[in-house]
Amino acid sequence: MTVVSVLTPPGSGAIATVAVRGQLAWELVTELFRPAKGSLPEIPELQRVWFGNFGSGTGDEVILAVKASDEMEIHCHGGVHVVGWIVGQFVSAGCSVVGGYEYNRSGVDPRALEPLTQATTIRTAGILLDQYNGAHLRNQRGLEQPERFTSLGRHLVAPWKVVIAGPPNVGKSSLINALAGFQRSVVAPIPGTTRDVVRVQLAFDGWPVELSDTAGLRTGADELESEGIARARAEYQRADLRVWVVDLSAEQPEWPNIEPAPEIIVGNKVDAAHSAVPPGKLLSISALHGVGLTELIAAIVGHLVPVAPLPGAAVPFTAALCDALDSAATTGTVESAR
Ligand SMILES: Nc1nc2c(ncn2[C@@H]2O[C@H](COP(=O)(O)OP(=O)(O)OP(=O)(O)O)[C@@H](O)[C@H]2O)c(=O)[nH]1
Ligand SMILES: [Mg+2]
Repeated sequence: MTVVSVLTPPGSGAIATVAVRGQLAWELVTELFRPAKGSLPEIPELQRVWFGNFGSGTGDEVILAVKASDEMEIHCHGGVHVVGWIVGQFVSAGCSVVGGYEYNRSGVDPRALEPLTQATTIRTAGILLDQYNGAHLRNQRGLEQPERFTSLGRHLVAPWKVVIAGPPNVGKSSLINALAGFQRSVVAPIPGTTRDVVRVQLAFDGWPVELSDTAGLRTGADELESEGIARARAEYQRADLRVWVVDLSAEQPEWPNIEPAPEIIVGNKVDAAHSAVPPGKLLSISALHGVGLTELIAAIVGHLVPVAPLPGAAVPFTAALCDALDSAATTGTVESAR
């Protein structure tokens, strides 16, 4: 849905602001706005501002500002008729009108409604409800630094992808089952049991996570197992967080030799450890006996959400808002992206 809102108070003023938001926002703007010089790019350039004319014929002289890839503002003369005419042009092009000033004044941000309906945990729904009630909107001057939460903002609805990887038979599937609390994956003492990627959706500490169990990585496997290993490698590459499992009951635990390096290494089968647990940054667990799982979950959460927002904090809650803040952080223009 693409919507148009008047952000300035009703009545005549020197200047008015009309916002258009949604998937077709840029397409409609490029149809209705002509820059004074040159032409508009195919893809909106974040934080750019153009001077030009709105509507066909001579139209009204306006300024176009790109706030996010799906959010633009038209700054126009503030007469009631001009504003009504600009809103009417967007409506004729298929937009619905949603209250802008009224919404802003009452503190409600309607953009958060759709993600709120898709939240899978109470914790993420709470954050989205705060944004619906205006937390992000009220923070126009960015005092709360919402750019700290762009990774979180991208995972309020879509889960973080966490992959469990390692050599065959180290207990990856046993670990997935122990974390899930049910037998999601087949466990067997034969190396090479898991072939396909097996995924399970969970919540750790209220954060949505999709765990993937993968085929044990080794060389010299037969054709079928090699296909599973190729899938495991692909899953490993696209994960948000990588957990590598080593077998402490083995004479020579196999340490990761893979790029990117895993963020977390766990030593499984601590109950049957061959010798003293090797020193270093290793979390000792037993998937079979449920030892060390709380610590592992805490480590995973610590990587995914190093700092959780306080209740009522401004959190960017759409991909477009997160993209704008991230790209502003790289170009050093965060102030204007908020
Ligand atoms: N003693 C002990 N055995 C374990 C533990 N975790 C798993 N095992 C055993 O190790 C064997 C292999 O377990 P899996 O979970 O199938 O291992 P995997 O890494 O998924 O193996 P592949 O799918 O073949 O790569 C099974 O016999 C498990 O019962 C543990 O914490 N302690
Ligand atoms: Mg397995």
